[in-house]
Amino acid sequence: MSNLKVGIIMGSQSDLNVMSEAEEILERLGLSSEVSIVSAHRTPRQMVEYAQSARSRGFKVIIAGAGGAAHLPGMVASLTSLPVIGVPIKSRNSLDGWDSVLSILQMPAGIPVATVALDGAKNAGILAAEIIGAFDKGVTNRLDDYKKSLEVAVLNHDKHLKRNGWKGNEIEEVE
Ligand code: RP5
Repeated sequence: MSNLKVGIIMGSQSDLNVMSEAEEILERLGLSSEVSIVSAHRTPRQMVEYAQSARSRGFKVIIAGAGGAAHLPGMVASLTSLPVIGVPIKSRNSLDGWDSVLSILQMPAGIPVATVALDGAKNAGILAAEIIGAFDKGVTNRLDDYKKSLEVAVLNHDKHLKRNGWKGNEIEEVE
């Protein structure tokens, strides 16, 4: 596997069950990542240090997830010119997740955060791979294979449905 490419950070250990999906899909796409807990509110000094050293540590993209008053992605984006992908998380202190979505999405001009869906860590991993893939043919090929596998799965589900009908059939999740 290639050297460290993606930094995955989250505000709390309680975000891990969502954010682990980013690490899993990156691994499947042949990209290495490092997972860390860094909080904008509880460890602000470590957050600054992390963001300012990320480029020299070899990261190409940062994925940052947080719930509630989710300042981590935006603050990290303000401290580095690496692309930052934000994952809003429906945490125990969330108002249905909207607080986190809006905190991460509505960034002021000049400091973008590429915001994925609520709990959308898997898409954050895929988007990070696509950014890296723009300069790496091997990663692009693996992304193409992955998307092909999604197509094949849906076509198989459709074939299965036509053959067996929908009643009493388990619906398999696509990927
Ligand atoms: C945010 O507050 C974290 O990202 C987490 O989603 C949320 C709740 O944190 P805990 O109280 O579970 O540590 O900063």
